[in-house]
Amino acid sequence: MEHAVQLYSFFNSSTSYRVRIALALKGLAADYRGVNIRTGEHRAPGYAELNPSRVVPTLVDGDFSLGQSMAILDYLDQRVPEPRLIPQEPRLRARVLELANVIACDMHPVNNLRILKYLQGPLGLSAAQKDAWYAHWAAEGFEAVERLLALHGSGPWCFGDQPTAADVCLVPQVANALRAGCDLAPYTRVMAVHAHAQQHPAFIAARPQAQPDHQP
Ligand SMILES: N[C@@H](CCC(=O)N[C@@H](CS)C(=O)NCC(=O)O)C(=O)O
Repeated sequence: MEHAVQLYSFFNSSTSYRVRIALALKGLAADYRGVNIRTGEHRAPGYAELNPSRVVPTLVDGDFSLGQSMAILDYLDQRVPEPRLIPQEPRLRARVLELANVIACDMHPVNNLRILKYLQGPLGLSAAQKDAWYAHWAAEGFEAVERLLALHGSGPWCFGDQPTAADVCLVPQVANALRAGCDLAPYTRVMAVHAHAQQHPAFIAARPQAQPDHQP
């Protein structure tokens, strides 16, 4: 890309974290625009023109703005093909998307902030009930990811010796679950990939604590 893109992101947002890893892997500079989803900045007038779903992340590339982290990963692969996040070889591509979709489609949506707020607000669940919900769906998801890695994975990344969209999704989801106090020790393959990623410069640069809007 010939110019810097803008990334609308929240430091603790796992979907933003996916895109931050992708940008760093591809060596792309991004102007960081913090959007505080805890205080509702994503619902402020104007933001919906950039991101109709009123969520983070949003990537802005010149006059083109794009929401949905998985669409952003695909766009970045099309614009800057190497290193590829979504491989071209059909079966590897399918495996990477299979694992990434467990996280992006099955895990993340049910434990997203607005869902948890709705459980505790309109539905009147207690904090303990909300935490039980979170732990239940995190366990269901990580069990699936662990089984996928056992059947088809090959380290040190999810699928071989290069990070892909599978790792880009897995690492932020682990960070979310650890922050929520989930016990991830049973998922040894998941945690081995996570530990490996902690040594990689792109994954280090993308961590929540390295972002300009980070709050303790
Ligand atoms: N499927 C969307 C989900 C985006 C999303 O929900 N982002 C969360 C942060 S991880 C958010 O902005 N949540 C705001 C809210 O729940 O109100 C994507 O992958 O980009």
